[in-house]
Amino acid sequence: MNTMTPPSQLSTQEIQALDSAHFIHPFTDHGDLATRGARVITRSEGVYVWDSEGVKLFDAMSGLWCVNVGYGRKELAEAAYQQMMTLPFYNSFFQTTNVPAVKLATKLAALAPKVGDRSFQHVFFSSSGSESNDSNVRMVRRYWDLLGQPDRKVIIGRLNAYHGSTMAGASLGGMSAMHAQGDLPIPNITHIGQPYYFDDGLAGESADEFGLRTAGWLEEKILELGADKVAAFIAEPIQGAGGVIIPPASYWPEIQRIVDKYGILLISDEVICAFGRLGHWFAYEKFGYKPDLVTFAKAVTSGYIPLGGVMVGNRVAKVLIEQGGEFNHGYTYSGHPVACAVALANIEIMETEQLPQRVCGEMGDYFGKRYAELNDHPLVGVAESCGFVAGLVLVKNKHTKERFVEDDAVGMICRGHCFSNGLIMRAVGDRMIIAPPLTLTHAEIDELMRLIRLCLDLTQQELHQKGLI
Ligand code: PXG
Repeated sequence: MNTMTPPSQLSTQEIQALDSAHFIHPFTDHGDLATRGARVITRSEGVYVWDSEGVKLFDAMSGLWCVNVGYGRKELAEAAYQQMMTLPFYNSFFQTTNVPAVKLATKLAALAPKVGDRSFQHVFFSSSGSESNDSNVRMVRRYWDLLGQPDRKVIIGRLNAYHGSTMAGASLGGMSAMHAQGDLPIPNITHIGQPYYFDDGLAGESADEFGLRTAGWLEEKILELGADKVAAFIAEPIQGAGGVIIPPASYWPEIQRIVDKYGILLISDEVICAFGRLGHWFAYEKFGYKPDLVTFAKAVTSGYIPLGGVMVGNRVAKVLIEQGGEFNHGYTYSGHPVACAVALANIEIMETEQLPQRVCGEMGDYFGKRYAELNDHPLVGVAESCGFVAGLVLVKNKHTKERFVEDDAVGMICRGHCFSNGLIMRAVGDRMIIAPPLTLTHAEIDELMRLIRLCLDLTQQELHQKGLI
């Protein structure tokens, strides 16, 4: 059946054949993809996308943690159109600027809350999260050079963190499969463990004790390296691509104590967590820590057009600007007028519809309450959410916490049932994760939970048939 003829007039099979012949996808085994053919996504509206066969899917991943205002927003298309007709592009290298970039930087500075002695008056723009983290490495090292401490080069990240896929981004991240390809990490980047309580909490250890212990790994690492060698610590407020790992409440305050004690810079990578996802414009506000640099991308435009950047806190900005002279770094598209115009329109929607407030208010409570009900499912080890991001771990035995082995591919089995039943939910190993648009209504939350439960039931049946449970 081909009810939805793609606009290109090509059949699904023809698109798949051309896709296979010419398009190298990110993070994809192309031999495997060629045997099945890629799913062709052709259109979208609200929280739904449709494929070229007319199948409707509830997109509980917001594209890829991006589409916070939902699909089909004419205001964003209009903003792009108007800006393209006025000034589609001009660079900001040679003492020139453009109005949308100035307005957006001003707006972001106003939205970023001041915490303690940290405020954010400056923004550096890029086109992605990866580029922004490359910029962070450059800025952090430049900062310490300017302060006469050039030996402070090491940036500490965390295992299983994701900070992008460029050389620096992949190095800052702690994905072993990425490090295994391409001689990574690059020099002077090292990692500590992640605060994954379900996995690593000791018998009898409370979540808060675990949070303190795992934050303590940062101090151990600093002492091992020598504090005068450490430039910065980088972390996601909640690890996203790593499987939605939500740290215990004690974790971030202890991290803050440690970075303060040794004077090292703190980089909060909020590519996933900013712009309302956790109920705040920026996630450091939620956890109450004081970053020096904040990485953003994705939902700054709700993914309608690429844009990323770094909120540069006063501590770093003062040194770079007042003592730095020329900083030999920047991108053609830093402050792209069309991307910035779309971001402004996107933020206006979020403000008008009070999306961050919704997430930290009644709607977030409802989502959290309904999601927590999944904890009664026999396959679920623990289901946890924070704002509009949520994860659950699939287990063989709920009571003993016995896990599936990698070869069981339990996440892939569950993801398969999700796709077959009109739900996009991501699998990360044995964890299933979602990050839906922030516009969800009560009815859509109910529908989402019904679909998740259905897919868990079907997964359970299949695992049973295969003798895996
Ligand atoms: N930092 C974080 C925290 C991210 O989640 C990046 C940086 C890199 O952003 P760009 O725009 O360069 O992709 C990300 C991106 C997944 C998945 O599988 C997550 C991301 C990207 C691709 C896949 O969940 N996050």
